[in-house]
Amino acid sequence: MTAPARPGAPADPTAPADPAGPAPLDTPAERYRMLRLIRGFEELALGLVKAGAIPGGIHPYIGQEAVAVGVCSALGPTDRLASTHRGHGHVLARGTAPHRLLAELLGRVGGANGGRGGSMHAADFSLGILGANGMVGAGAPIAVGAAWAAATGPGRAPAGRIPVAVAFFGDGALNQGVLLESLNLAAMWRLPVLFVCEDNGYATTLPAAPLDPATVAELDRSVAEQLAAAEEFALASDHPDPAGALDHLYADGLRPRAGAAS
Ligand SMILES: Cc1ncc(C[n+]2csc(CCOP(=O)(O)OP(=O)(O)O)c2C)c(N)n1
Ligand SMILES: [Mg+2]
Repeated sequence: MTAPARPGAPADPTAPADPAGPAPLDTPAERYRMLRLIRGFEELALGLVKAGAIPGGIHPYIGQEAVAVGVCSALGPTDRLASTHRGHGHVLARGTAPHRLLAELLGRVGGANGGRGGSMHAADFSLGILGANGMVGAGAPIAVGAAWAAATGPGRAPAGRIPVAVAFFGDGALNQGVLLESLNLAAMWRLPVLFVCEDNGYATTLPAAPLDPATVAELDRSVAEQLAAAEEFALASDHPDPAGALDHLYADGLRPRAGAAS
């Protein structure tokens, strides 16, 4: 059963809306323009998060722009990519119009996915963008599946001309079994998958570098204090309110600090 279309929503949110195709990234000027576009987009989006206009949050791609631009500049028109939770740069560098991605973040019907996907599920099949992904490491099996289908499915391309599938993932995904299985399958089946590890030294907020015991103790203490404050807030009322406690926790404790929408 298909969900009823919202008024004004495109019949198929994945239908082509960018007939121009992949973003031109052939010249240094085009690549630089894309770098600046991604940076500007993220700065705008962060402002909209702070203003409360974007439901939920976003994971900005600031500082990693060159990875998406470099990889996408090497792709052909039929190649595909599977993105991550930090996917705006991949989506823009591949050619989704910025206003369509922004509308998606804002939950608008004019968004790349009719406003239903938001930041972490932005997809644009017309450009081979198989989707951002909230599950760490989960883009890898999608990319492997796409390459496998291209290599073995109906209408497959001749050997040597099979479209490439890119699997972007972060260093925080390196212990995910699904990523390791994907590497294994791609190697066993000799699939044209490009695995791109964006090693930013963090699993979002947790440094990859080994933590010394004093830092671990400090982190534990800070979380314990925040939880105690939330518990006190919840129990202070005559009507204990777990949802209120959560709000309190996020308002005063765990919510990312200004400017750092994790
Ligand atoms: C399967 C799974 N486990 C845990 C999480 C929670 N989580 C969200 S982001 C993140 C770390 C991601 O680190 P990395 O892949 O390096 O990306 P970065 O945020 O550093 O760009 C984790 C563990 C998740 N989303 N999915
Ligand atoms: Mg990381």
